[in-house]
Amino acid sequence: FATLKQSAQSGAPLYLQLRKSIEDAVNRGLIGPGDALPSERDIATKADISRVTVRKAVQDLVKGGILVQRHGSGTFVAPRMERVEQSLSRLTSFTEDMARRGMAVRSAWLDRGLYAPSPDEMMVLGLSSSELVARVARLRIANDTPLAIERASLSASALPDPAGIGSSLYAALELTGNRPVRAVQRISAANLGDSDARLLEVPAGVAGLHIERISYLASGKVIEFTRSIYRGDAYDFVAELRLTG
Ligand code: 16G
Repeated sequence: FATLKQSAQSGAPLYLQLRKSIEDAVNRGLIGPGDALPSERDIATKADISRVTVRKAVQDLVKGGILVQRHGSGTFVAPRMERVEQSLSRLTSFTEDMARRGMAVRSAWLDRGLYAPSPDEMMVLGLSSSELVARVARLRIANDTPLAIERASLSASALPDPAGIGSSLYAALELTGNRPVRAVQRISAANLGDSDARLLEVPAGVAGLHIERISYLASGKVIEFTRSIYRGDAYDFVAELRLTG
């Protein structure tokens, strides 16, 4: 960044020059995925430019998906996403899927509790208005990269303590004999809104996958109604097709 002031005569606005020099540093591998960027103040001092200029350049790069900002911990070079190939023929949990790939799984809670059900939840889970729904909403993170926002709804009778599920919903359901054995999954395209994009650390407006999963117990009863947003740049859903007849 120190060379910035010398090239200031070149005419391009300073923030564009700084943006380019950060982009170059990333492209040339001088700073790699996950590396922290120096603080706004350090960059401003080193390059002898104002913090407002630094902020403008950094915000541009965050919008472009080159950098990510994590609340309270700073600005980082965006992790390079290796796409996850996910089979559409097996009913597995996120924890199992990621563990099989040797990835470290973690979740951040967005919501958990018992609520009066919405009309959708009443219909899908077969609840009456006097029953409660258990909601478990999490940001699912693998190897420190947020991959999906999952909002699961279950009947409160099947999950009376949503806060007590630990790290895996399916593992908790298994303990009470409520692990689903079959699911119907609907996948559609969605452009990510501001708040979802912020959670998934991607630029607002990029493509995501909206996934709705309705899971059943062996008895045929619906156990889980989950609506998720998966990162479009991270997932390939793969199904095997066979000629029958
Ligand atoms: C998967 C499921 C989700 C389920 C979760 C349980 C999709 C696309 N996938 O991510 O429905 O609730 O696994 O994961 O919805 P867990 O046992 O790790 O909590």
